[in-house]
Amino acid sequence: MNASPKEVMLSAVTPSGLLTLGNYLGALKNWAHLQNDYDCLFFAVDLHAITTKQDPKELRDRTYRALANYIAAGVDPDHCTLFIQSHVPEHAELAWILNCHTYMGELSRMTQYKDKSTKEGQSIPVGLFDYPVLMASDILLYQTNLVPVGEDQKQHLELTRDLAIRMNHHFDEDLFQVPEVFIPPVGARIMSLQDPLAKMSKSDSDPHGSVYLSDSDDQIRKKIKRAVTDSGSEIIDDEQNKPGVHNLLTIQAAITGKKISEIVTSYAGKQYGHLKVETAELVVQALKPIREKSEEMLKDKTTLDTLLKKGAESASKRAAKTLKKVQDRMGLVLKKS
Ligand code: AQP
Repeated sequence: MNASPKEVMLSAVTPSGLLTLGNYLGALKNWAHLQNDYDCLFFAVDLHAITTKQDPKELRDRTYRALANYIAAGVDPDHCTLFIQSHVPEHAELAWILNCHTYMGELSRMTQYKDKSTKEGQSIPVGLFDYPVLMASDILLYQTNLVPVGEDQKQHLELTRDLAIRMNHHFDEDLFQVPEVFIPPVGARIMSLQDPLAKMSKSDSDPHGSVYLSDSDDQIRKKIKRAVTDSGSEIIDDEQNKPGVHNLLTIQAAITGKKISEIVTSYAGKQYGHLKVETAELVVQALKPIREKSEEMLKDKTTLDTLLKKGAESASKRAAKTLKKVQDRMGLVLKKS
């Protein structure tokens, strides 16, 4: 029997760059716990990645690498549905249907589109404009209850909810589950090491701002050593006036599970240098096993391919059920099997 009493939770990373410490502490680390309590679908959204220019070889490598990172970080393919978005064609199919019910004005208001499109000059890809509709499709296909989203994706989830409510109203009240934002019990927003007011990001043009999950121990140490700190020398938690120090404290808290106040107390009388060295060591110890296990898995893509095939088949079965229901309620003639 397929029906699960657990609530459906869905989350993904865009393989638009190498995964960062931010992706690990803000997403992957939580996923490893959430898979025990929820019916989780975790995937790599390669169709979202191509809304901006990608080098084909790098995209393929990064997609495999992202999946290897998930597993190395504790995501267990036997306890969740793990797949690549483009392996489940229903995502693009439902997105087309949702496009026919989304208004230009709604998409024009999306702040992420406004930000990203300014970088594209005159030739803005339609896919970039349409990105939130594909995200709505990702979510609605699986009758998802809960979606853990960062601040910058909240507007997209709001659109997903509006679309679900609109289509339920037009066609059938039980067409789509209306998803809710999920705030994980432990969350961390990790900022750039070079600009602690900006989020640590995969596609940051300054590689020193982000720690990548593939970085060597030495690269991690060097990056954290040259992290921008703040004026003064006292280690206190003051996000507004000492964002660089706050970021290092946040990283330590997210890795160790300790409270920031507890960490601050342990640094009484110490200098920024101590904080940097110890943060670097904690990050090295946290990422080393993930890097090593990922590299090991990437040597044997056949095993990874087998896992991904199984995940895609299971996802596709669920997605097809929703897609058929939508097509039927809309008056499309269903293909007889
Ligand atoms: N710095 C971060 N701190 C905490 N959580 C983060 N996440 C990303 N960066 C941080 C979380 O990772 C998940 C996947 O995010 P994503 O890759 O789909 O997109 P993003 O949030 O837009 O990440 P980037 O790195 O900033 O992407 P690019 O550079 O391609 O635009 C989400 O759960 C996100 O919250």
